[in-house]
Amino acid sequence: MGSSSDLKVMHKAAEQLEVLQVPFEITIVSAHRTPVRMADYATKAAERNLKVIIAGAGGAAHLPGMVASYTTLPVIGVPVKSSNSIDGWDSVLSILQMPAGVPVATVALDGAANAGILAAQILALSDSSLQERLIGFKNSLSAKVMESLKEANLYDFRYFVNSDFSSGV
Ligand code: RP5
Repeated sequence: MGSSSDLKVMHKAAEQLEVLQVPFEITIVSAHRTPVRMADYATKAAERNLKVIIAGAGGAAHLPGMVASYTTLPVIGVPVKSSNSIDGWDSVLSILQMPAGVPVATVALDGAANAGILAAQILALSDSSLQERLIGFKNSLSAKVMESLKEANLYDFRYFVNSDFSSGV
């Protein structure tokens, strides 16, 4: 991430990776304040056996794109609504609108959790046990929705629909 102030968002990626038992490292690498360190980090990432890079930054968020320009590893960009963001669109567009040839997979504003999950999904292409954990994770998402359906007080509404879609209108 570009600053320690991004940690309030980026910790959500770390939490997902922990849940999925994916080893990761976290550091602060600023495209503007430590450009040489950024180039060094991105250039050496593949030889250090990293597989995916998640880069989060706010405002004029050049970090993900610049990292992607130095490596062939997949880069997932997290636009952060930071103190210097106007409204968050500046961060989103800085990361999203990459020129052809230098892709950055951009998640939602402050969408670090999805960055963690997407990184795990990329790694799972060559890791069947991680694939199994991701299936378990997806199932837990479904289970939560079905549980919320049971708990939600929908029964008084005229068009309440059974969870197995068996009733007609
Ligand atoms: C960006 O500027 C950082 O990624 C951060 O989102 C934002 C503000 O940085 P700080 O001023 O909080 O260090 O480069």
